[in-house]
Amino acid sequence: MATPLEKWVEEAAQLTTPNRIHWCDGSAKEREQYMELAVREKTFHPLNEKTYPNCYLHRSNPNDVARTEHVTFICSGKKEDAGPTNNWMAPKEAKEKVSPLFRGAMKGRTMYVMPYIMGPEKSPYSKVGVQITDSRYVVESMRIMTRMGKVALDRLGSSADFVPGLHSLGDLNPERRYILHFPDEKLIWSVGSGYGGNALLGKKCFSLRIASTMAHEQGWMAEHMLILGLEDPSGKVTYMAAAFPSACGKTNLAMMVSALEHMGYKVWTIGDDISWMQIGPDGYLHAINPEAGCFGVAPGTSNKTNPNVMVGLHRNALFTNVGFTPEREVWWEGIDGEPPAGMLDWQGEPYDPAKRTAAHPNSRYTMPITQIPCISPRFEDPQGVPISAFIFGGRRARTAPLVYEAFDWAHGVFVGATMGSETTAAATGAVGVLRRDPMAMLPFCGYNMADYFGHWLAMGKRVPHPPKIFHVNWFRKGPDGKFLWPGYGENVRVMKWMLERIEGKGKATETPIGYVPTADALTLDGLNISRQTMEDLLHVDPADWVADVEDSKGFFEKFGDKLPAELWKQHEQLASRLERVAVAKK
Ligand code: OXD
Ligand code: MN
Repeated sequence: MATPLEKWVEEAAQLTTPNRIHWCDGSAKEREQYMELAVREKTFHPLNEKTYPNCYLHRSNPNDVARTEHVTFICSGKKEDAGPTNNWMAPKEAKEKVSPLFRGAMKGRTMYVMPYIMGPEKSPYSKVGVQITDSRYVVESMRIMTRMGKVALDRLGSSADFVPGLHSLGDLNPERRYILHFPDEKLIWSVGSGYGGNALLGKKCFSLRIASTMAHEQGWMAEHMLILGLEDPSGKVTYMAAAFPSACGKTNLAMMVSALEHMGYKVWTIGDDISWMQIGPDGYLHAINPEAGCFGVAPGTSNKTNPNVMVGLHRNALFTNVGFTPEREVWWEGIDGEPPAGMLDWQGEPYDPAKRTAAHPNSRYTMPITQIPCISPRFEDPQGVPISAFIFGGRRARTAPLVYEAFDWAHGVFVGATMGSETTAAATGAVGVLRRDPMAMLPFCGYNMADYFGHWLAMGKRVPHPPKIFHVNWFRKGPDGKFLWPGYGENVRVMKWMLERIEGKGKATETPIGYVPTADALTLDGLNISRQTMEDLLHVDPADWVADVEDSKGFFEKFGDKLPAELWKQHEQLASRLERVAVAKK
């Protein structure tokens, strides 16, 4: 009798008609063999064996360099279940429309079957997925990003408990590109793109969109959050999870070299992108990182911004769409040093700054996360780590202070639901426009976001020891347009204050938006920052907040009657706290 997995693979083969089917075992020998083929066909270019052993460069089709949200769909039975922030297609219509793009798509090619585990091998919180693909780039990326091969097949056995994901490059035509999620069946279809977020189906598609629907149904949380541990001088480690929209330094924060290491405060990394959390036997939310690798943005990564990742990147890594030097090394804008002479740009042409950047702005590295020096000793812990704080954040030139703490869980959910970030020059469109991105999940929530907010509120009632909720803004600017806070490793000073608040210490003032540290509450030793700058960083301007409350009202209205009443209540309470301050001032 064929297993459910064998049956699904057989069906996929009938649809896509590959020449050959390879079941990936995940071994080193297999990687060597596949890489040899991939180098021969120029999918990968080997880097300098001395300085980047076992590392490769890949250049994608120039039309296929980023996630494509406009062709990403949630195919739930009812449109309402996808909500106002997702594209929706009825499941039947989606299959009818996209099946023809898969039909015969692997003719003359090899179909790879990749069983994989999201999460530590022995964790009860981990889940199995199986991806079918015809892209060798995808196979090698999944080998890094997940626990792939025999280990997953052994865990699955003959069970039907896996998330199937069918992927084909198709003809890479953006007009025929679809990323489909079927939350009722827990199935993923992706065609027409080889880009990470579209094609490595374990990542955004499974671990966020499909997993968020599972978490909603089963009472846990799948979040777009980094996970880190902050060690104090006594050796105790407190774990925190943080959600930021893109371009807010999430990976750098996850791997930060603490500016207070000499005082005994050190940061350990568990994850840089995704967190799955369940209520543990101790009543805390326990988090695992479902991924095994990092798929990070290369430009801007340097010894200054992220020294830990720079160490990790020098072996067993893949690079996509970066510059390539005559020494067979990689280069990107923002890396330490000047552009090397004779470099090829990301399209493989001689680098000419008048023509295009050396690296595409969304060029990436793919690397086993265990290679960073600050990887937590509990990275593989099957029970995950207990989370004591959630941190939300965004890029705000004004309005949001450096840090504040929500009054309680429901207020914290409101803070997460209204969080947003101002667009940067890296994205297309106007600069400085506020985009609301609740919990940084806007493109990744697999169901109606109003129900997602409801799920958050419900979890707060179920978790005996819920994390404290904070909001940070590393990007506040002074009147001269310069950043007020130095950021990077200095951010640990803010996290130390959070630690003190968790422990019932830490000085704070109550403001209409939450608890804000007093100007002397942060440890500023060794940092040349004036009292006035600290006051500017921590200032809560009621007029700015009145405007923000007005703006978030428009955002909430999108969800109609479905928005939980609690969030409207939080909205009104914030408005009236702001009004009271205004009246008191008069
Ligand atoms: C990512 C993203 O690539 O959030 O992680 O877009
Ligand atoms: Mn992400």
